[in-house]
Amino acid sequence: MSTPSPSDVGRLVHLGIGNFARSHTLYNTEVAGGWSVVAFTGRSAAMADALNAQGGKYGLIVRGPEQDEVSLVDVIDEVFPASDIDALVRLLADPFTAVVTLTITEKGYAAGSDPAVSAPARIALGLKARREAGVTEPIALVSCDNLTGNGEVLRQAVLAELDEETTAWSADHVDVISSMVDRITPSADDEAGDIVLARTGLADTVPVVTEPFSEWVVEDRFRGRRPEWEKAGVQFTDDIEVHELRKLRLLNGAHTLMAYAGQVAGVQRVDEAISHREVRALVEQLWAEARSTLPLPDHELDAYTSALEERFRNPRLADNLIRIAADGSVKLPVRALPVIAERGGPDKAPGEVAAIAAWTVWVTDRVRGGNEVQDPKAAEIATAAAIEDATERVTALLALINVPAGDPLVAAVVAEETRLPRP
Ligand code: CS2
Repeated sequence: MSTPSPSDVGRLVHLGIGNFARSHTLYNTEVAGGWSVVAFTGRSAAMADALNAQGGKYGLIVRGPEQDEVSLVDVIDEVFPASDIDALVRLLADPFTAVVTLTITEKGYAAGSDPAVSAPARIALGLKARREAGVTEPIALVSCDNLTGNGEVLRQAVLAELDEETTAWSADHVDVISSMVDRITPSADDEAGDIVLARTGLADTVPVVTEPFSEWVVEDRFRGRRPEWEKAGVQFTDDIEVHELRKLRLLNGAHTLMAYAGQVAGVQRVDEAISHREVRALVEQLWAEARSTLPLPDHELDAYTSALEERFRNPRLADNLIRIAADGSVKLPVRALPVIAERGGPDKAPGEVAAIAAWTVWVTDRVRGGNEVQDPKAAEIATAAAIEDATERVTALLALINVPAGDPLVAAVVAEETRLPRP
């Protein structure tokens, strides 16, 4: 079989069409050119109606520190609600479909076996149909979520749902690919629709606001067709892990720390958190710890963290900490715990301990104040946060991120809770 060239056209199916997918994955696919895109919703089924009503088009506002650049993205043919499993199965069984990209968030990979709630289970149904249809060209599944080894995580989640015959077939017909994705994409503000209308003429009910920076590093292992993403500046690599760890531990790690410590200190946005003297000192501390676990030269890490700081300081982006605070129980185990383990324990990673303590304080305050915590374990968090005794409460909360009772991290978090900056 001759290797198809990446410039061949094909169809890309995207799962989880939120703001991030539209500022990053699909925007890059439009710049690559030539490909047709069909998308499925993630959390909000309403996104399907909204986008279909405007012919799949949407406005992209790239918000720099000084000005906006506005463009119209017109790459999506059709959007289906996640619940339309038949449509997904039909599309995956079609030989024109060669790539599936996913932005289903961290929790999407552990959603169980029910195709109604689990994207990997739905993909498994589609792969079975593809085998039964006799399609020979490999299909690539590309994870675009913030997890280390996201391709491997996806592979395991899909394999767990596959029958024996399709598992055997998948070795020759399915590539599961890791990628590091990066573009800070806050929730759009109320004025975004007016800006898109004024600048492009599109009456857009679901505009996207994002930052100028964008990075996508993709494992170079496609046996079938794929979009010519290099035209959009996408990098292909044989060594994805270092890119993933750098981004997760420095960007997302600092984000998580700021999300909780910032709100506990009384601020609401990322630019405010990075300018808050004590929160910023915690970020510096966390960066020093995370950097020591990364196999990269100092000058590269210096350049990366100073660029990050500038991105966080973007005064016009208005990235609300509450956005990043969602799903702490699935983010902390990827962003903070591995650094603590690699450093050799909580006393060697006080910045990461502060991130966890800020989470336990924040969820406790939210629950006790009668506010919702957005998290797949919200019910368990609410029960734990109500416990009176601090050590018992922290023990119960940390159990939700798989830290066993009696682990030294529990005492470290209890002590750190009282030291966090307050208003
Ligand atoms: C954020 C990310 O929601 C979060 O937890 O850390 O959405 C972050 O903005 C992106 O990963 C940036 O690429």
